[in-house]
Amino acid sequence: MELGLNTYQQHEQIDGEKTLGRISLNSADMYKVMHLDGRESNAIPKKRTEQFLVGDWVTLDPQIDFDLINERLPRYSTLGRITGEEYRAEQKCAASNIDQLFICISLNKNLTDSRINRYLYALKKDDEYQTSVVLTKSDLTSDSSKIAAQLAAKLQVPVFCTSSVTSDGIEKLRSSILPGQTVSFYGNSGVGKSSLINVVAQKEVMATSDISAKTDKGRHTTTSSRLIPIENGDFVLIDTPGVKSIGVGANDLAQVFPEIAELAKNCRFNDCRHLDEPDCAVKEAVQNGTLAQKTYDQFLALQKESELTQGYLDKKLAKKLNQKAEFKKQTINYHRYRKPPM
Ligand SMILES: Nc1nc2c(ncn2[C@@H]2O[C@H](COP(=O)(O)OP(=O)(O)OP(=O)(O)O)[C@@H](O)[C@H]2O)c(=O)[nH]1
Ligand SMILES: [Mg+2]
Ligand SMILES: [Zn+2]
Repeated sequence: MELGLNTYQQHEQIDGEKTLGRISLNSADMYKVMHLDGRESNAIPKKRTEQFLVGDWVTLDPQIDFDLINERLPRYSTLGRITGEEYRAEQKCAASNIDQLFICISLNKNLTDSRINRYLYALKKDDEYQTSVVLTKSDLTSDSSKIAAQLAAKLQVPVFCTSSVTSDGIEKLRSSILPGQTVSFYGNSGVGKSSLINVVAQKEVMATSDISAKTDKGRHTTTSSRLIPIENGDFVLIDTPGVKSIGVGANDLAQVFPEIAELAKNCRFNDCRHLDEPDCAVKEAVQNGTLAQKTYDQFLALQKESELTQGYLDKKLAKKLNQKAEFKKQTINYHRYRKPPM
């Protein structure tokens, strides 16, 4: 079991004879680490304040019945989302060093255009990992393949249509995962992420529980991310806790709204935001019916929200950097201080 190490080494160099491990569980800052022989042990960071993500590669100092985590190796990708609104906005990460992301959307009330657009906009990072949409619980509706085909024609990403009950679509999903890859499942609570992982793994590795009949929503059964190596296939899965909301920051709207990006080439201004600018090809397309009003509205809402949220995040980051610089200045002054001779 190489736990995705070969893929990691295609991105980052590892030197020396260090003992390596991969963080496999992070629950309330208690860590488990997986070794290359498949053994899992408890792990404690050497620097108590340092935080790790499931998927992180770390160097270890083995002790008798646990491991000390020495150092985190650089991440080549991070799966995360923005939580909280306005000045409470912050980035919350669920996993690292992943090669593929499966955004899981259930074929019940969970499936809406705006949710898919929002999730793609917030999570798709082409320079870090591949993104696909996985429609779950296809056994609940008779027109699941039609819905999947319509979405696949519209979206710029692969769409899988699966059922953990009938195993429909599972082989296709499984064969899209290449040996050595690390793949994470992400989405709302109750959409069936852990159930999918159990069928892909072909054994009960994750607990699952019923969704509420009243709200059609899950019960947050998975409470922390979990790394699951699949020997038969030689890849690694990461299950994640169900997300409540996903905020949007700066990303490329063109990735999610290709038809708007195409139209925008004919706007008078290169940086047209398609609001009140003159000669806006996007607005013209809405007026003459070539672009759906609904798509345009969703685009504008995401554009507005992402600009606002990114503004808050930038301000926060600037404040943090300022504080860091101030702290550094103070410590330098402190070190320079010499007691005057008596
Ligand atoms: N009909 C049907 N039910 C499913 C399917 N997959 C999962 N379920 C049910 O949906 C419920 C929630 O499934 P989980 O796998 O626990 O969902 P989850 O996304 O891991 O939820 P959290 O861990 O709370 O984020 C369970 O009762 C499953 O039996 C499916 O393909 N079809
Ligand atoms: Mg779960
Ligand atoms: Zn325009």
